[in-house]
Amino acid sequence: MPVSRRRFLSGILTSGAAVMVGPSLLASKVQAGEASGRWKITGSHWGAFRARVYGGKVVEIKPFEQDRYPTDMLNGIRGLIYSPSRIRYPMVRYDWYLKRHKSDTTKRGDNRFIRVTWDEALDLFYEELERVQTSYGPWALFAGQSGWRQTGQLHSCGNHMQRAVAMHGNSVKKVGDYSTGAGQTILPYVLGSTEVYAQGTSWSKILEHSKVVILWASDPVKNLQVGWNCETHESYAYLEQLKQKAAAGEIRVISIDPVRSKTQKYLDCEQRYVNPQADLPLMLAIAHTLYKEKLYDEKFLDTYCLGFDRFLPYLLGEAEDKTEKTPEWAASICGVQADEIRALARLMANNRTQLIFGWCIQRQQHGEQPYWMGAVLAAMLGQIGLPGGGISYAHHYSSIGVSSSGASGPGGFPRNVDKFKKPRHESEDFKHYSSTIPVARWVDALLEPGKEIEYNGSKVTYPDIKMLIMSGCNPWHHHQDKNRMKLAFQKLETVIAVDFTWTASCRFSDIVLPACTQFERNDIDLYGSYSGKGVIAMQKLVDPLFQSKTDFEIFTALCRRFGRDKEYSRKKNEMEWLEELYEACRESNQPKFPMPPFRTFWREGYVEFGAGKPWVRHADFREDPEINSLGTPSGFIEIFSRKIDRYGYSDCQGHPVWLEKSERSHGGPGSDKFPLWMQSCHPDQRLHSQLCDSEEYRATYTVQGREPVYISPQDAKAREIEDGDLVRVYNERGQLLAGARVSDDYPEGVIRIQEGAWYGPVDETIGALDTYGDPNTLTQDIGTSRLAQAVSANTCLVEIEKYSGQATAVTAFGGPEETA
Ligand SMILES: Nc1nc2c(c(=O)[nH]1)N[C@H]1C(S)=C(S)[C@@H](COP(=O)(O)OP(=O)(O)OC[C@H]3O[C@@H](n4cnc5c(=O)[nH]c(N)nc54)[C@H](O)[C@@H]3O)O[C@H]1N2
Ligand SMILES: Nc1nc2c(c(=O)[nH]1)N[C@H]1C(S)=C(S)[C@@H](COP(=O)(O)OP(=O)(O)OC[C@H]3O[C@@H](n4cnc5c(=O)[nH]c(N)nc54)[C@H](O)[C@@H]3O)O[C@H]1N2
Ligand SMILES: [Mo]
Repeated sequence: MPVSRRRFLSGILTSGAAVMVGPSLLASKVQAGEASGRWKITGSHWGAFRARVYGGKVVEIKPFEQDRYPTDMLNGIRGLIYSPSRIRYPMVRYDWYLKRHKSDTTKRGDNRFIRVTWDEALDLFYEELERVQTSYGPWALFAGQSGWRQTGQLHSCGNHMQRAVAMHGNSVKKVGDYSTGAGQTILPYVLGSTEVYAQGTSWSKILEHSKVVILWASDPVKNLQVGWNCETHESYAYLEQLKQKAAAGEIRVISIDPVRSKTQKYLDCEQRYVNPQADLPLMLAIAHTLYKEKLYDEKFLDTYCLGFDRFLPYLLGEAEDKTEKTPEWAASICGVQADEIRALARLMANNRTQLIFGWCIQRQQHGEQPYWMGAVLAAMLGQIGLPGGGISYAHHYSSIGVSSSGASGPGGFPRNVDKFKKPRHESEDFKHYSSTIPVARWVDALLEPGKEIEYNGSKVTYPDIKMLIMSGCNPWHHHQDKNRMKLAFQKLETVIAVDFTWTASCRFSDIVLPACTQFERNDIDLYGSYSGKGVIAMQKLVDPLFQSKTDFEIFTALCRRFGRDKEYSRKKNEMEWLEELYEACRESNQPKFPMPPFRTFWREGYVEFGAGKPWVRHADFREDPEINSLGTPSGFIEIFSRKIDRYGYSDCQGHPVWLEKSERSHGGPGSDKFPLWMQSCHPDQRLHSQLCDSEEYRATYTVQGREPVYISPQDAKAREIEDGDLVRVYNERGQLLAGARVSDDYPEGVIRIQEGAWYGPVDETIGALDTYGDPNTLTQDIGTSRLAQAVSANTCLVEIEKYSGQATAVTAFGGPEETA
């Protein structure tokens, strides 16, 4: 029996495998000469591009001509396809293979896998589904995780997994997401929609009308590099104009951020430093100034809002806490001087001001509050619904703010069981458990099944999950507090992962199935998630590598095991599906947006719908708040929410309030012991964990082969750390190795490790040192509040020291190897 005994040696293997796959391809780029091979077109989160394929390999990539601002991350694509971390064949954790669901789960993550055939792997998968549905019930199965599956409407892998599992039986579902969990829960109460996923005021309107643009915890230049559908990068044209207008003194742009962001540096605009997690005091003090200096729009509050009178006593110190939210009060918490706060308030009130918020700020404890208070500020300024005024919560995301063409994009592979069909196991009996849980609380559920929690006005009872299936997501990157997660995983009987690369999620699984990448299948996608600029063909570049298969094939084969494969695929193959999805899209766009027949489209690779009309968010509401009422309970902007007030939550009350965090730097709780705030922002050169396994590309930013940790010169000096040093970052939850990058973009007390760095513990034990630098080794796993129960990753304090121990090899990459 071929057993992988190559336990934590991937540091060594990685270079070995790189010799096998990487450089030989690079060589072929050189040898192939300029013009050999065939150019194909495809789309991705990173944008559309053309790829030259020669000798069955992708040898060159160039951005799509329409993309005027391509991302540097395209340089990582070939390394993603030909990564030494690719999963080559189906594999099963050795101990699980021997003992099945009675395996020693403390050994999960020990990197001992054996290779099995596809048939055997899928039989095991199916047997486990059967066992869990018959010996427990739908409450014992969780297949609800979702994530940044690669693009393409047909092969959208989460849908494939969901549909196949749903055809077999029911299971626990999730609500919310990691991106905007707090924001998307609070804002419907306040502004009547999630806002975060809604189209925003067009950039052209902002450029034309705004005199002040406030980027509040928003880094669009970094974050617009990727999009949910194939990204167009159209927003960058507007950012370029914003830069020009800022330089010409026509628009004053201010970035309110503890860190000098990529955007701030690109725009060369002002930075307003604020202490991390202390935006609420700053906002309250701005509101206080607006009120005291009569700079607020009373008429707007009367006509469009409810509950300012309930909020006012809190602002003025007449509420229970007896604290007036003066700039002087705020200054000591937020680190912005009182006169500067007043100046900021005056500037906002005396000019057409567009507030633009990012999402990081709501990925912290009480993350609901800054979003609610942002809306209150915007309401007091009275510019909501005016061009270039009001508030936006998403101009850093997927080219929101580029007008929508109005055309419809292609539909996708169905996620659910077909109408009038039932799953093989029909039971909908979840015992006394909830069938849906807030997504960021699933590890809590593993640890405390049966526990009742409050969530958004209701109660949730954690189910007793025994089996977990992951596809198109990487929970061993995206979830907080790795050591706690390790403990929780010991409770699972069976874990199944479908991926194309050996993520930590795969390593902590029992059955690992190799999917192929998006570049190894044919698909179509909308070009421009919100702009709907066109439809792009995703032509298969190369055949699936090793034994990998499309998710479509994998789950069709799984369904065959219970006689539902034909129903699953609707007896259509890949190209038949694509033609159908495209033709349905073409039909629905007639006659306004003419599209050629499928064959022509596929050959040409792209069809364009053209640009949409500029638009102003909430303009209709402003025009007539009765007819165009908001989706809030009252139809108005709710500064005070009766509904939330009735929930009686101390951590999310009837109006926005300042609540101290469980961990906060700059004199806040816990900072005496762990003085540094760690922000785990979204990576500049990755999409979460995607591309981290792209060897040569990773080497462009790593420090001594580790993930960089950005640190201020002051903090580095105080710890005798120099740029390029190997450091240990730690707190009571965990420890990791990283490479120091000393940068004056960071103020004292603030460090950054970008999320998505692959987890590579020295071994499977709890507390083990992470050898590469996954920030979620250190983050806190608590809900934002009882309202949203969302992720609070950015409420996290750490300490850092120069690493004096032996430089342990990086174990994160390469995956287990078969030794036989
Ligand atoms: N500390 C901290 N943690 C965070 C965040 C943070 O800011 N700080 N951000 C959070 C946010 S906003 C998000 S959105 C999440 C992101 O979390 P995820 O979406 O889980 O992260 P990805 O790395 O994109 O994981 C996608 C996985 O799907 C796999 N995959 C891609 N395409 C396919 C496919 O076609 N088939 C199959 N089978 N697999 C595929 C990829 O290889 C990869 O392993 O992380 C969250 N976690
Ligand atoms: N390149 C790239 N782009 C991406 C992604 C990616 O992985 N890579 N992921 C995409 C996804 S899924 C998402 S959810 C979005 C995430 O979008 P966001 O969550 O908005 O992005 P972040 O980069 O985490 O943080 C943005 C800024 O917030 C600041 N910030 C953090 N905490 C505070 C605070 O307490 N106060 C203030 N004032 N500022 C603060 C940070 O310093 C940073 O400059 O990005 C999307 N875009
Ligand atoms: Mo996200």
